[in-house]
Amino acid sequence: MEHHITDEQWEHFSENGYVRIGQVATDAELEKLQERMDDIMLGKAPLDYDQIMMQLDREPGKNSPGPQSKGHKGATLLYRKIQNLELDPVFLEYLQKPIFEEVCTKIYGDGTPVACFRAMFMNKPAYEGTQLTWHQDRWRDLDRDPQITIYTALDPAMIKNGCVHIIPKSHSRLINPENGSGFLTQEHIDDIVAKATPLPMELKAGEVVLLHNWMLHSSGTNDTDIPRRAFSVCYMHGETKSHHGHAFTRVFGDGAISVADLSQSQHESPVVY
Ligand SMILES: O=C(O)CCC(=O)C(=O)O
Repeated sequence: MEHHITDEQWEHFSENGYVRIGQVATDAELEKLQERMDDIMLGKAPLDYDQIMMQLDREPGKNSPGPQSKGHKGATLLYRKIQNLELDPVFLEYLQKPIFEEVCTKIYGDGTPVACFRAMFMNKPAYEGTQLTWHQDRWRDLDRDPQITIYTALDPAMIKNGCVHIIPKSHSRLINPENGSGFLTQEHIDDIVAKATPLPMELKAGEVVLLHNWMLHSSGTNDTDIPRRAFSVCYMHGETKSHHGHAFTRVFGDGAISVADLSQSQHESPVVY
């Protein structure tokens, strides 16, 4: 496999909990992902929407996000979060790029099967968006912690349109292991975040950053007319089990799903392992 990430970049990742690896999505790929994302939101993609988790940025008539539940919630670009995108051939093809397999091999070891914990679209719609408070990406439901998330900006990410902020070097320990999904308490925020210097992850569209799952991060709201769309994939050891019996799709190594498998099963149940 061609090598794309340098030893210096890996050292940066180990030391700081993140590393920027540059423009990974080609212009053509970026355009395809952007268009596909908008089509998915507008209900125009040939997808089994009953399998896709779709959350509105605001629940109609309320000042808070809608429920995180499966199914289309209306033709609008005002979605906050969309998950299960490994079931979409365009996003599956992108998340299986060789450079991402190279990252997973480095993290989990050669020959280790890799599954997708989540393939997620996260959006701060123009002049909207929801504050996301400080957390580490870990879930008590799993029998082991995923270690790597690969984050692709689909639009320019800037402070003023709600980019992610990170605290470099915060990935060495779990701060609040009691919380089911890694969120900090206000005391932790006062104690740790207030004393740190958060780094805004300002990115160009198509740029990719590798994030250690335990690195503290948060994101804000969008004060501009430029949406802040992003696609992030959390890759985990393929044998990871959910205490609630959730099934996960293998994306690299033994039992990995292919875009062709997905097309065959497009109108049937998704292929899961
Ligand atoms: O894109 C973002 O704002 C970050 C999303 C995030 O941190 C998460 O859902 O864990």
